[in-house]
Amino acid sequence: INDIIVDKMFVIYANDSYMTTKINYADNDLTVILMVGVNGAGKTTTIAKLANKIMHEEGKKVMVAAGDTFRAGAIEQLAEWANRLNIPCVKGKEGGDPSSVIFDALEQAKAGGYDVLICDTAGRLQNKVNLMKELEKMNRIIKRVVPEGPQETLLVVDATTGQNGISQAVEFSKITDITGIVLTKMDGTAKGGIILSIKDMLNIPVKFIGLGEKIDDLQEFDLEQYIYGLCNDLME
Ligand SMILES: Nc1nc2c(ncn2[C@@H]2O[C@H](COP(=O)(O)OP(=O)(O)O)[C@@H](O)[C@H]2O)c(=O)[nH]1
Ligand SMILES: [Mg+2]
Repeated sequence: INDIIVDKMFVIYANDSYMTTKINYADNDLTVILMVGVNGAGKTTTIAKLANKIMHEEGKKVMVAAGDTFRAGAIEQLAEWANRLNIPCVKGKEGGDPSSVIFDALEQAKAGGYDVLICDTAGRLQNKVNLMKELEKMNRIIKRVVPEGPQETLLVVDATTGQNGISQAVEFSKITDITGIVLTKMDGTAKGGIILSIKDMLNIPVKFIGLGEKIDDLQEFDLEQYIYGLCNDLME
C-alpha cells in the first residue's frame, strides 16, 4: 500500500512538470542567486550552507553580498560565515542602499572571475510596497550586469511556521518571481506537509531543505524520500 501511495503522490506532485532541484547555472556568465524571505526564516544561514555546497560539490568560485542592510547584525552575520568559508563578502553600511551593495558585488564578482554570487536581502513583508520596489531595483541592477540574471530567486521558508509559511510563499510570489523554495528547520518538524501545499498552490518546486544550524545541514530535496517519510508517519 505504501508503495502505491508513494507512486500516486509522486505523480500528483510532479504533475507533468519537470521537477529539478538543480541550480540553474549560467552557461557563460556569472550566476546570480537572490535569497528572499521573512526575517528569521533562515536566509543568511542558508546562504552560507549553499555557498559551502556549491564550492565543495561543484568546485565553483563563490562570492556573497550582504544585501540585508536593514536587520541589525545581518551584515556581520554573513561576513562571519564568509570568513569561516574563506570566501569574499561584499558589504555596505547598515541602513544603506542594498542595491548599491549588490551592484558593487556584481562588479567585483565579474572582475574577479567568480562563478556564483549569492545575495542576501531584507525580508520586510510587512512593508510590501517598499519590499517590492527594493526587489525590482535589485533585479534591474542585476540585469544590467548579468542580462540573464538572477538565474535563481530562492524563497526561504521556515517549515515550522505551517500555514503562515504558506501565506508568505503566496505573498512573495506576488511580489517577485520565485524559482525555488528552501524549506528550513525541517529538523524541528516531523511533517513538512507544507511542501505539498506550496507546490499545489504555486507550482514552485522545493529545491533544498535545511536540517539544522551547521554548515552542512542542507540537502537537495528528495521527493521520493519525502513522500515515504510522510507515508511512514501515516502508517504508524
Ligand atoms: N534548527 C534549524 N535552525 C535553523 C535552520 N536554518 C536557520 N536556522 C536558525 O534560524 C535562525 C534564523 O536564521 P537566519 O539565517 O539569521 O535567518 P534570516 O533572518 O532569514 O537571515 C538562526 O538562529 C539560524 O541558526 C535549520 O535548517 N534548522
Ligand atoms: Mg539574515
